[in-house]
Amino acid sequence: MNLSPLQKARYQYSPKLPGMLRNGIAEISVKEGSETQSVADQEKIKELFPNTYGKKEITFTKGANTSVAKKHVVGVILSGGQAPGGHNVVSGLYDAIKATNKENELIGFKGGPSGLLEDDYIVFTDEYINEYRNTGGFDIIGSGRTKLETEEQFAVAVETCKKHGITAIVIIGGDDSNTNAGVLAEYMAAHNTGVQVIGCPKTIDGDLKNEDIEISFGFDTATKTYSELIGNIERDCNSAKKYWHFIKVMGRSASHVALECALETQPNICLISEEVAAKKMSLSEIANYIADSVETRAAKGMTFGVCVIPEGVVEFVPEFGSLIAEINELLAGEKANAFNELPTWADKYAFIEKGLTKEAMEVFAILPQSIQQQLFLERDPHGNVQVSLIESEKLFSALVGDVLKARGYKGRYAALHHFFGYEGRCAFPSNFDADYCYSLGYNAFMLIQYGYNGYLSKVSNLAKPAEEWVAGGMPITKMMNIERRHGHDKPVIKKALVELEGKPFKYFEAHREQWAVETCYTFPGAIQYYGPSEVCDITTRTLALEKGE
Ligand code: FBP
Repeated sequence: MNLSPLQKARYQYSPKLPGMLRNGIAEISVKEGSETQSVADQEKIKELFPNTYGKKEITFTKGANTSVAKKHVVGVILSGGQAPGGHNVVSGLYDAIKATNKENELIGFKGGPSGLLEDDYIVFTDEYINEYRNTGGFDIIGSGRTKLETEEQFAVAVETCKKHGITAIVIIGGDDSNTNAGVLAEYMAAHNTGVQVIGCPKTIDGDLKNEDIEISFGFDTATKTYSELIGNIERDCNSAKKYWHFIKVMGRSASHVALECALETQPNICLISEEVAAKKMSLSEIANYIADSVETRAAKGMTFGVCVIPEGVVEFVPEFGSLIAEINELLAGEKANAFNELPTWADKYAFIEKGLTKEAMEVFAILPQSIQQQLFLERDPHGNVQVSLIESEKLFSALVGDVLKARGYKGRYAALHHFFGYEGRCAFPSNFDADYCYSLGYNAFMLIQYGYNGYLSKVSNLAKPAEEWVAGGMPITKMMNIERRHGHDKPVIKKALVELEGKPFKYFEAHREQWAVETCYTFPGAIQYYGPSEVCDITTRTLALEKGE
């Protein structure tokens, strides 16, 4: 195979484990902490998880390994969107499994949770694993978005486990996948299957985070990748001095990615969806806010700028949310066919005007025509508008143009658009993600070896050097609360949005006025894999600020 020099070098990289896991499997002892409670709705969660609720938090320490020796066959699944470091979770898990007993096996289910249901798998070997060490992507076994949540699916999963003699399953996923891991763990315990279930926290979105999980893996590398690109654009725009760049970054609902990129690159504007919702900002308020920066900078001779936009922002604009709800209603069921049969956009526009309330129509009317049409073209299988596909970077640049025109602005305003998402999800993991992921996988097997079920692999103290990281486990039920989903009360892991009282946002808030009118760009550059630790091993600004570093 023709390998790039970096690929070859990364195969040889030895990920750093937390100090307490470094002396070999025989020297890892366990310390149980206090019993846990779910973050909310304790009685209901306890009732739903009689076998896995209230378990103790776990920390590993250096000391004699007292686990019961037995053969382990472990199944592993990658679930949901790709995130850098997934391969290292698998290789860390594999190494711990094999270091314990050469007879142990690791089975990878292909294509996400559906692989377990369809019994589509591979058995890992040294040769296979070695080709994926410290590389990005999920192509080692693939991933998928099938949800593992019904009793029927669980029964099929049990059959697959029986067939292979599987003693434990590791699910690598985001908040929904780990919620389902918790439900599956309860099922396995309630049915005395003897199969343990362990979760690992993944997602570039950074929204699987709480007092136990300091960061989800992939967030570090993805935000570093986007920040490199944003920094490069800033330098280009400060050189050419002729464009305003509107850059949308991934992150589905939460704005952690946008905020971290802003902290790293100090753009002129960064929208934070959670603030837009809290302040009930309208589209025109947002457009005016950006236009103020454009005008002030132009008055100082700077007819250029950078505006970062979180992927999910439009869903957080209250008036936009109401518009979407009305459009969904307007096209519900058969009504969509009547709409689609109308021959021209003018006919369709008249239909829309008749069907929407005055308030919704006012919002609709100010949208650029391309976005208006997008709202009626892109529907999901349930017939709903796919808000995530709306090109909000184009929407806001157009609205800003309208505002400037209405204000009589005569200066230069030329907008360019970018969307950074897939560019960062499969990058070579940063040293931080390579180390963190390997540790999560290794640690997951320690939880299995000590017989725990329904736990999330937890590695903390992450703002410090890896030597000082703390490895352990937390019952998944501890992170749960009850939320209304599709008309039903469901136990779910609470999704973490950006906290407006949190230190990262506060830091941003304290500096953004200056960034909006001056040119304060910072250039993080490409991820460095080799070199001084203070360049190569540091994690995100978000985590550093949260931990007071
Ligand atoms: P996960 O939550 O599964 O990690 O996925 C996150 C994400 O990358 C979002 O940022 C983005 O909105 C979405 O996946 C895109 O999904 P898809 O890969 O299906 O296009």
